[in-house]
Amino acid sequence: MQADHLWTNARLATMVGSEAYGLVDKGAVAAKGGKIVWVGPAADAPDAAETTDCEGRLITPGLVDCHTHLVYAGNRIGEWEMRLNGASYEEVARAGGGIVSTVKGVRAASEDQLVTESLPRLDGLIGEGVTTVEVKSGYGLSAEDEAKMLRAARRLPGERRITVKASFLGAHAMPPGEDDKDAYIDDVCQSQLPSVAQEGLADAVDGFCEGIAFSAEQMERVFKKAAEFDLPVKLHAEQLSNLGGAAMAARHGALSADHLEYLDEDGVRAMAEAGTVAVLLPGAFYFIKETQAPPVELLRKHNVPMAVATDCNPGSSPLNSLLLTMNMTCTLFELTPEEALAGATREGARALGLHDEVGTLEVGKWCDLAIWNVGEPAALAYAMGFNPLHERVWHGHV
Ligand code: DI6
Ligand code: FE
Repeated sequence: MQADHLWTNARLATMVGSEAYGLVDKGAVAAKGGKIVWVGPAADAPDAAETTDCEGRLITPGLVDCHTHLVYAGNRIGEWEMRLNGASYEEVARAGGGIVSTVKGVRAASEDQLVTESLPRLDGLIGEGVTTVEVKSGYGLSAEDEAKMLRAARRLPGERRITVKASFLGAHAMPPGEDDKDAYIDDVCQSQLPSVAQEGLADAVDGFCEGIAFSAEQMERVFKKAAEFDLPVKLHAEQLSNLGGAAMAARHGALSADHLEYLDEDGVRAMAEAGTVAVLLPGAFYFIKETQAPPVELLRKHNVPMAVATDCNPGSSPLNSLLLTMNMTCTLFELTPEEALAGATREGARALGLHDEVGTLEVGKWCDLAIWNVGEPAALAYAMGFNPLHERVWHGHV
């Protein structure tokens, strides 16, 4: 077999097998047609049309950021500054702050503008070796504006070499000026979800299950509608309180339940039984100064896979670095550096239903690689604000 490209003389963190990080020293990866066709000791590598000498650098799977809200317009810098200057929540709201201001910004923006404003955030992630990203809607809150956000997300792979998964998050918040939550959930189920599903704009359906958003019963109605369109579900659950959202999501076979600071052991068990991934989002925990960390020890005890993501959004997590996120999951949630890297690769892929396609260095998966100017895999979660990326490969393209 002649491969298209061989990356050789590298240290591989394959993220599979019994070795820590699935390490292969003096290793090589070969690609053909964009897929990995060979992984192993460099001495046994196949011939290739092109060869790159990695000079001992570390190769990991391309990073996967499995929970972002990176498509939006405007920003919330002003309200953040107001709050730090002592303004109360009411004063911020009266000045037009909060999630409503992002909804207004998104409704006023064109699809082109949404793409243009989102690309610098996407480029920030790409610059750190991210090759797969999930993007949610949820700032449109009407059939038309949710579809506009998702169309913008769908256009991103035309602008950059990256895999994008889009999630419909109509059940994120109440639209400005409305207060009947059940009536709004009717609109999500009868108008928004069917129209985005019929246009093929969503790969999954998400929601925000919280006292300040929607109840588990309301979210369950949305999930039943998602099942009619064969769309997988996921949920923002147990972020600020325990409403049993994660267990409800698990009963609907959710890909993931995300945040989870207030998750209890029953919820953990339900997730374990359903194979639902726990997505940890330390950016929001940090930025809104939460004090209760997610139950990592219970998640480990029940073998619930843990993913790690930025939650990149203008309100609760203006975080544009998956490497810093990995560091934060170690310092704030006490993940090991190996769990943090697995969370940003293998388990992030699992949270998107892409575990057969990306997230590890294995034959048959897409050749998505991050090549780093470090030798120790733990170095990736160790440093803060330091980016050791040497090169990024998406589907075999450097
Ligand atoms: N959880 C959050 O923390 C954010 N959304 C969500 O579902 C808040 C998003 C925002 O304030 O813009
Ligand atoms: Fe979120």
